[in-house]
Amino acid sequence: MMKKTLLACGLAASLAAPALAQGVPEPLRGAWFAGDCADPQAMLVMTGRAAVRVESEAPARLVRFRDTREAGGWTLGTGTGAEAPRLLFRGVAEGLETAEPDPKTRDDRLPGDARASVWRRCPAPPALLAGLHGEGVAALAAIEHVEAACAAGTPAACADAIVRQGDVSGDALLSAAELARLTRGIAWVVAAQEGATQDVLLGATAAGTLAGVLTARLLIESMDYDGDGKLSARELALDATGFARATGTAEGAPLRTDGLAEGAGMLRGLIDGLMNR
Ligand SMILES: [Ca+2]
Repeated sequence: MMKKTLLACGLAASLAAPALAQGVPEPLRGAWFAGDCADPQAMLVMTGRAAVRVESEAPARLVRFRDTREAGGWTLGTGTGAEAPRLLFRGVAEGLETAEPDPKTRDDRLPGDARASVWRRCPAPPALLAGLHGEGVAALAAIEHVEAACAAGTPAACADAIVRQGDVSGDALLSAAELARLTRGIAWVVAAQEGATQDVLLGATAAGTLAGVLTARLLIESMDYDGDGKLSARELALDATGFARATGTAEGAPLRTDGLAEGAGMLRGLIDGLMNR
């Protein structure tokens, strides 16, 4: 549990990195697949500032880029964290080509002897993969939008962005279901960042389902000042540390479970990292 919370804080800390001006070129963003579209071996999703690869047997790989730049005809993305993982990518006739250089290869010698993989577009993401990972990928993209808004703006603008990204129904308010969905998505992102296998990813999302429902109820009970059962941007921004206090309440509340603490910890780490800087 502690580990998950620390990871969530790490995730929040990585969100505090300055926004990239360029990021992943627009045409290269979205879902890419290896192998047959009907039954792909792996999926690679490129967002504005991250790449995440999932496949059935191997551990997931999520790299959030703190820097992207041109390198010998490729875009070189350098990830956050002590290891600063690097990913090379470029558009080719067949689709997207990627290569993970050996950590020992100097930037000015790239791509070196890195083995390249080629990824293709599929007309529609296979239903199974979309069902397994859709919510997590959406959360990853939402985090990037929120981070950009929170880095540039006031706490009110930051709260607005959180609500806008979490709001599925379009009423500019966060309902319990929408907060629960955010928690599940963040659980997936944290697990992917940890290199979880698909089974563990799904387990994390499933655990996040229960935690998400309880976390959502708790957050609403703590922060729904007008009592309409939903959270507005104004309620979120009323006190930027509201999420932290909500979690403190969780520690002693009868609703508390391990899953709840985990879910609340993730949301707290994320929101604190975004709003209190
Ligand atoms: Ca409200």
